[in-house]
Amino acid sequence: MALARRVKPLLAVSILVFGGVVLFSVCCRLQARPEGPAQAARGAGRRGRSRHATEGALAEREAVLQRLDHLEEVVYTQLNGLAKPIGLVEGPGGLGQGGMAATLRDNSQETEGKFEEYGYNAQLSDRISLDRTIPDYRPQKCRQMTYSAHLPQISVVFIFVNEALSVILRSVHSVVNRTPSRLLKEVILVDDNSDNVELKLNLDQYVSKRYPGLVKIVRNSRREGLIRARLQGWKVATAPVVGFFDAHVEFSTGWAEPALSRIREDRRRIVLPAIDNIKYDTFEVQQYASAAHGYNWGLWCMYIIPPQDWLDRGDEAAPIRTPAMIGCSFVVDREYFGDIGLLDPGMEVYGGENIELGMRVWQCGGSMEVLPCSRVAHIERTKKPYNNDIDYYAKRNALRAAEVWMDGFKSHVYMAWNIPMSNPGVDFGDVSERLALRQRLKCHSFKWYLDNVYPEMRTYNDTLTYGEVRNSKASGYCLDQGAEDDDRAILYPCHGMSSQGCCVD
Ligand SMILES: [Mn+2]
Repeated sequence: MALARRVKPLLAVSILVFGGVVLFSVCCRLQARPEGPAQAARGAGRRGRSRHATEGALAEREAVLQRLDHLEEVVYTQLNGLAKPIGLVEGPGGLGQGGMAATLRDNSQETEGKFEEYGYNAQLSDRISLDRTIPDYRPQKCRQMTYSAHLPQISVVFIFVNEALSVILRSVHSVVNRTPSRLLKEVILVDDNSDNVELKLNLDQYVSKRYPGLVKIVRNSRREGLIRARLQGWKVATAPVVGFFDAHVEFSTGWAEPALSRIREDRRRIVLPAIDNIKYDTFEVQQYASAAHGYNWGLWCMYIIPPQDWLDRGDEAAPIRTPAMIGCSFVVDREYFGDIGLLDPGMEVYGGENIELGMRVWQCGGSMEVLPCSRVAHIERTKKPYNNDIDYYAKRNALRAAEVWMDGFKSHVYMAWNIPMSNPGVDFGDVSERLALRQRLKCHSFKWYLDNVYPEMRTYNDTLTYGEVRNSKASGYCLDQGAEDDDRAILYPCHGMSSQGCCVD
């Protein structure tokens, strides 16, 4: 093995030298000819364009060019073909170039199975180059912007559990390809205890050969959930700025500079690269409209219209103030993130942490914004790879955020989940440390936050009561919403879901 490893580079170098010599001699010969046939050297399709050249000379040139093509392929496989042995594509080939929609000709049962497993077409992903380009959806003005030569470096953290290898590697290739190397200190992959074997040895070997010294892999020995997985990444990061991303993203040209620049100006800003969409079935990259990230009282996040002052300003490239974040893409000063209490490590599995960070950073003197000049495309998966009941954990985590940050407005969260405030039947754990953090940081009230950062949120001031309305004669039946196209309420077996929640103002 060791010998083979030494022989490979030697072989590659000698082929390169040989290729260079051939290329040099071909160039010299072409330049020596008076009738400008340099175009003829550019490809087989150009045959016959140079009318003055003789048939024989053309054929000879053709043969040399074909040999050169072949040599190029050999050299490419030797130097860059690390993806090939694991069945993937890198470099300029493959499907879906330029972010175009792609399809597989042979839709097999395996394709369906992988779709089910990952929530996207993983088989198709394997055929799309790890280095494919994607469209530049930045507003025009962003392309003329210039940035300080003294931007801080960034550590990019990707978290994953049971993700397709090609999708993870495309995230890595993409960030390396689109970030100036002087700014990218390292890439950190946090494996939240995946079951998938190809994410062990294959991933290790690939990144250590392809990006020696640049990519670190952290493996959790038990499943921690995406919240604590991100914290694992933060712990090993060494650059002054850290970016956190899902491991199913592709970066757009120039994404890093605006983000790093905004943080350099003010370290208390948490910046969110704007999100575009990678379609889960065709991997087409689609532009999303400019948006802020908001949420409802259940603390489920959603895209919302940017604030009125941003719309009035009419500058598409300007940062968009946002009350919270979707969570799949955010960049923060490493030390500042520690100072304000990271993400709540008492939150489990999934959900709520993204809203809580938004409330906390604003209430405690910082800010959060979406940057239209910094763009990342992201696959919205049709399913998440957590076996657990996501709804339960989202509810539990929402109650933690409500208890710590929302003062009197926490009743809105209980109401949204249709659970009583005393004895809610949900163990949200110990929040005393988070309450102490709020004290220590001397943070604003939730009312201040609503007034200044999220005025669009509708509040309910005079709620007398909320819950289910049961039929006293048949107590298993509750008042429920009727058919969607009908305004009439119906009686339906009680199920405790939101359609049966109602309140009396
Ligand atoms: Mn995601």
